[in-house]
Amino acid sequence: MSKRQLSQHQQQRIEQRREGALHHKTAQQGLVVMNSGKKALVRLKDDTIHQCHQRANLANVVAGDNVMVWQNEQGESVIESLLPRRSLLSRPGFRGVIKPVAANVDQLLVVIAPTPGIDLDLLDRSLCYCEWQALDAIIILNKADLIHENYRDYCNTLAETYRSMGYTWIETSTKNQQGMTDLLAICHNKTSVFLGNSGVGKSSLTQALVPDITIRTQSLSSSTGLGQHTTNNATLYDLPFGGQLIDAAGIRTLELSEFSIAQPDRYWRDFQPFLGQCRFHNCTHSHEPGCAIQLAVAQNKIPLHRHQHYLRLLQDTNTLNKS
Ligand SMILES: Nc1nc2c(ncn2[C@@H]2O[C@H](COP(=O)(O)OP(=O)(O)O)[C@@H](O)[C@H]2O)c(=O)[nH]1
Ligand SMILES: [Mg+2]
Ligand SMILES: [Zn+2]
Repeated sequence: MSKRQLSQHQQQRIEQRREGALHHKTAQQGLVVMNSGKKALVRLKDDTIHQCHQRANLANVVAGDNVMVWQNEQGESVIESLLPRRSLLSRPGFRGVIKPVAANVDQLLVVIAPTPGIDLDLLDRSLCYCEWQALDAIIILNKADLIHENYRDYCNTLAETYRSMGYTWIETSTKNQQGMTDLLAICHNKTSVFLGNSGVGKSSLTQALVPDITIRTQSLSSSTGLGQHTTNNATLYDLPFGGQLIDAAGIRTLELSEFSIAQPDRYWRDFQPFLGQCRFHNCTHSHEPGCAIQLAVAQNKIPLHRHQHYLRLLQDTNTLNKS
């Protein structure tokens, strides 16, 4: 219905409800759905979405942030303060400046797939990042329908390896719905973010979790007037069954090699039983004699690929610190 068709009475009631939603000087709590630089979209408790300015000298808010919003004299909605974050997902930006991307995330859904190929290096780095940031990690082997018979044993061994470290490992397929009930249960009432290489099926899985995502994205981009540009910003979607998904196009592989994680061995779960047993207290587990980690690898107590990926991260970190 267009505005012209609304009766005066109806219009009055709409105005009243608007005023009720945002009282001048009475701050209300809201959830940031998206931040497109100057403006942020904030959803209030009554489910209305408001385009907000940020108070000057307030740190940039990101999708998932809890904020307090009020209305200024000009009738504009203003983010007045940022409530404490329980977690913050960020990525290294220009000149090593860390840029926040999404807040209050509970878990990362790390997606791998037989095509374009299971990237265990990225998986291990993502798991390290999660340990470092105290986020839960869920491993999703997607495109299970494409796992060839000859590949089955290998996939089962991997599942066993990561489950024995305490990680959740599920197999899914957006083609035959395998594992979708598991995925829904994992995402229930949590805030999740997908990670993984291009082509593993993140968009397809997102579509499965938020079936009307295209419509919602369109309505968000029209309400910011920014068009398709908005899809580059992290955006929060409500899951129909409870919980949220933050779609963060810019951090899908997190550029993990650019994080300078001190002593990554602390975040390699399968190393933990052996740490502190090396001959040298500052052992890097790469070349030192009397290394308990290298011994554990030789004795098949730690998978070779886990140690190799650890060494690669260590190398990248060292290169980073020297440059
Ligand atoms: N066979 C199969 N193909 C899939 C599955 N999930 C996604 N795909 C296909 O894989 C391709 C890449 O998927 P997409 O969701 O765009 O991956 P993204 O780059 O991670 O977002 C598309 O052609 C999808 O149709 C699956 O479970 N099984
Ligand atoms: Mg995609
Ligand atoms: Zn060692």
